Order: sequence, then C-alpha cells, then structure tokens
Amino acid sequence: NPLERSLISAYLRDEFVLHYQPIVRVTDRKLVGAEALIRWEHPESGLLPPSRFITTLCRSCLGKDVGYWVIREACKARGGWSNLVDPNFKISVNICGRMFVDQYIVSRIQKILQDTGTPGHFLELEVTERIDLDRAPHAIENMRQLQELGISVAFDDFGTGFASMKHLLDCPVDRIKIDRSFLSGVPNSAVHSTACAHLIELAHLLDMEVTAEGVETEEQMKLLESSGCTNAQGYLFSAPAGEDGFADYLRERH
Ligand code: G
Ligand code: G
Ligand code: MN
Ligand code: NA
Repeated sequence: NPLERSLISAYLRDEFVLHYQPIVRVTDRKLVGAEALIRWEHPESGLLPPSRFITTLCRSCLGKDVGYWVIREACKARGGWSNLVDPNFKISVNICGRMFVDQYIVSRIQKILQDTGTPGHFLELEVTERIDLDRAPHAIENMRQLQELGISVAFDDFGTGFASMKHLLDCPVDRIKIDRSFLSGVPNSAVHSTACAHLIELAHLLDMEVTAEGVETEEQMKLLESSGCTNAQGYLFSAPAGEDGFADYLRERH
C-alpha cells in the first residue's frame, strides 16, 4: 500500500503535527480544555487533514506508535500552557478504538504521564471508532484502569456510529461528544434541534457530560444553554490552530 509506505516515512521524518481547538464551558464560556487534531505537513501537498490518511494510519503497523506519539505531544503541549490555563484544563486526544485492545495501553500511557509530568486528570481520550467488545473483552478493563489514573474517556462523533447506543451502555464512558452533523441542523431543522436536546438529556440521565461539536452560531449556543449541555467546541470560539497559534490564543484570553 503506497499510502502506508508514505505514512511510515512521514513518521520517520517527523512530518505529523498537532493542531488544537479550544473547548469552553457552556454556562460561562470559560476555557476548560482543547482537542488535539493531527495533521500531516506533506513536503509537496502542504498541510493534509486527517480525513486524507487517518483510516490507513490506524490500520497500519504504525497506528499504535503514532497514537502514543500524539498522546505524548499533547501532554507536552499541555505542560507548556500551565501558566496560561486553569489547573483543570484537559487536553483531549483522539485514539483509534483498537488502541484499547493493546494489552500495554495502561502502562504505556502511565509512562507518558510520568515522563511528561502530567497528572492523569489533564488527559481525555476520545474514542472515535466502535470497539469490537466481543473480540476484545479486556478493552473495558483497560478503560477502567485508565480512569483509575484520573484519565477520562469520551465517545466521539456520538449519534453517528453503528449500534452506538448499546455500546454506550456497555462502556464506562465519562462524556459523549455530539457529532457536528446534529448541530449543523440547529436551528433550521426541528428534527435536529429535538435530537440534540434529547441526546444531551440522555447523557445526563446516564450521568455523563456532553460536549457539542461544530458550534458556529449564538443560536446554537442558546439551545445548548437551555438543554444544559456541559461544553461547546467550534468555529464560534476558534478553529483549530497550530501549537504557536494556540499559545497566542491562550495569551490573548489570559
Ligand atoms: O481536524 P479535523 O476536523 O479534520 O479532524 C477530523 C477527524 O479526524 C476528527 O474528528 C478525529 O475523529 C480524527 N482525528 C484527528 N486527529 C486524530 C488523531 O490524532 N488520531 C485519530 N485516531 N484520529 C484523529
Ligand atoms: O474529532 P472530530 O472529527 O470531531 O474533530 C473535529 C473536526 O471538525 C476538526 O477537523 C475540525 O477542523 C472540524 N471543526 C471544528 N469546529 C468546527 C465547526 O464549528 N464547524 C465545522 N463545520 N467543522 C468544525
Ligand atoms: Mn474528536
Ligand atoms: Na467528533
């Protein structure tokens, strides 16, 4: 697979970078965290978004290594922002579902936390794909052990995955992230607005927090406020920015 070969050389040449998008609390818009989003600084094509390579990367032999590299980079960046953010500011990292299947995931992440001096509660793992729990029953045990380290687990793109409801009930999840396709219909589509409000209500009934993704307008914020949504993320606050750009954003807010 030629893409896979290019990805390997990209990793060896250090061409992956992380961008960061702020996450704010809905009630007062206080900055509570950021999501790390991978990009590939391609020498000829420029900055490539994850949609161009993430599926192949996750399936490749490099998937786990890059996954741990992302966690390490994000923890280092979080450490560098300590004077600019709240002590509870979380850095959220997307990980392929299959990483929970890695029998060493707990010790490898524990090592990253130690090496970078990161308390567990600084880190949130976003699970982007469905984990095959029948084939990997220990994935849930790994999740619980990570939570014992203070790390939180979020279900990403919630509402779009196959059998996501059953999945939600089976996994010890702290938060759901409502996919931006739901917000995109607010306020024009009554169906989308209703679905959004009910997803938030469902999460609360299950004792989970909710981050709404793709928030672009004040009208969307009104719905999130009235539904009691915990956090919001989207262009209304900021697009994802490179590490320097994000640090500038933090300094401006500070
Ligand atoms: O930044 P952008 O909106 O293009 O990201 C699209 C999607 O790519 C994200 O929603 C996320 O699901 C996925 N993604 C981004 N960064 C990473 C990463 O570091 N690892 C994995 N596995 N997925 C990522
Ligand atoms: O993890 P996930 O795939 O959900 O990552 C979020 C993606 O959505 C990022 O690639 C980011 O660039 C994109 N994004 C972030 N905020 C907005 C927004 O307000 N509107 C739209 N259309 N896309 C967004
Ligand atoms: Mn995500
Ligand atoms: Na998402």
